[in-house]
Amino acid sequence: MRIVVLTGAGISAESGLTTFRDAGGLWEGHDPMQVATPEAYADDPGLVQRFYDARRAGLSGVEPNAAHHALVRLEDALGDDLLVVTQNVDDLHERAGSRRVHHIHGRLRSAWCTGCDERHEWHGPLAEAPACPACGRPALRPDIVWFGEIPYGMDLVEEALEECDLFVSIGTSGVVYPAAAFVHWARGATLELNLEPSAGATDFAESRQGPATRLVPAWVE
Ligand code: BJW
Repeated sequence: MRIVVLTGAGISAESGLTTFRDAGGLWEGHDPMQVATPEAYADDPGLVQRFYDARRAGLSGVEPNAAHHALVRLEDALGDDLLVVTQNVDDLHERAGSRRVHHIHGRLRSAWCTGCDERHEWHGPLAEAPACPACGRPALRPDIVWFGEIPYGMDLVEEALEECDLFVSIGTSGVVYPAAAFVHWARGATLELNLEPSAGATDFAESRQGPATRLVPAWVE
C-alpha cells in the first residue's frame, strides 16, 4: 500500500510550536502572514530575518511528539511506500526519525544564498547578514517558500499523489495552495486528521477530528 501523508502546523502544535491561523497573535506588531512574503523581505530584510531567526532559535526548545513518532513506525512498516510531504519548516519529522520527508515550504535550518544559489545547513541567526560560506557575498536569506513563490518539488509530489493508494492530510487548515489541492490530485482513498474540520474537509472521503497526538497513533496502529 503506497501512502502519501501531508502534514501542517497542527502536527507540531502539541510540541509547542504555534500554528499560523490559530495563533491570531502579532509578532513585533506584525501579522506573521504579512512577514512571510517576498515584498516584506524587500521592504525590511532585517525584520523578516529576525522573525525567522526567532523561530529557528525556538526549534532547540521543542521535541517531536507522539504523532511524529507514529509516522516513523509507519515508515518502518512500509519503507519507501510512505512519503511524508510537509508544509512545516521545522525539523521535527527528521528528529523523530522519518527518512522520506519532503519540505514543500522550505526549512528553517537551511539558508539560501541568492548570490550563488547554494544552500547551507544553518542553525544560527541570519539577521547580521553573515557572508555565504560558498561565494562570500552577504546574500543569505531564509530557505523558506513565501507567498507568490513556487513550492519545492511539486513534480515529485504530483507523481507520488497520482500513484498512491491513500492520501492522509494531518493538521492543516487547507487554505494555502497548492497543498490545499493535493486531495484532488490524489488517485487513491483520502483521509483527514485534524483538530477541527479543515476548509476542504468535505473533499476527503473521511475526516476525523481530534488532537494529532491521539488521532495519528490510533490511525497508524
Ligand atoms: C491541530 C492541532 C492539533 C491545531 N492536532 N490539528 C489558488 C487559489 C487561491 C490562491 C492561490 C492559489 N494558488 C496559489 C495561491 C496563492 C497562495 C495561497 O495559497 N494563498 C491563500 C492564502 C489563498 N499560495 C502561494 O503563493 C504558494 N505558491 C504557489 O502557489 O505558487 C504557484 C505554483 C504552485 C505549484 C506549482 C507551480 C506554481 C506558496 C505558499 C507558501 C506558503 N508559505 C507559508 C509561510 C512560509 C513558512 C513559514 O513561515 O513557516 O507556509 S504560509 C503558512 O501557511 C506556512 C504554512 O506551511 C502554510 C499552511 O498552514 P498550515 O500548516 O495549514 O497551518 P494553519 O495554522 O493554517 O492550520 C493549522 C491547522 O491545524 C488548523 O486547522 C488547526 O485546527 C489544526 N490544529 N492544533 C491536530 N493539536
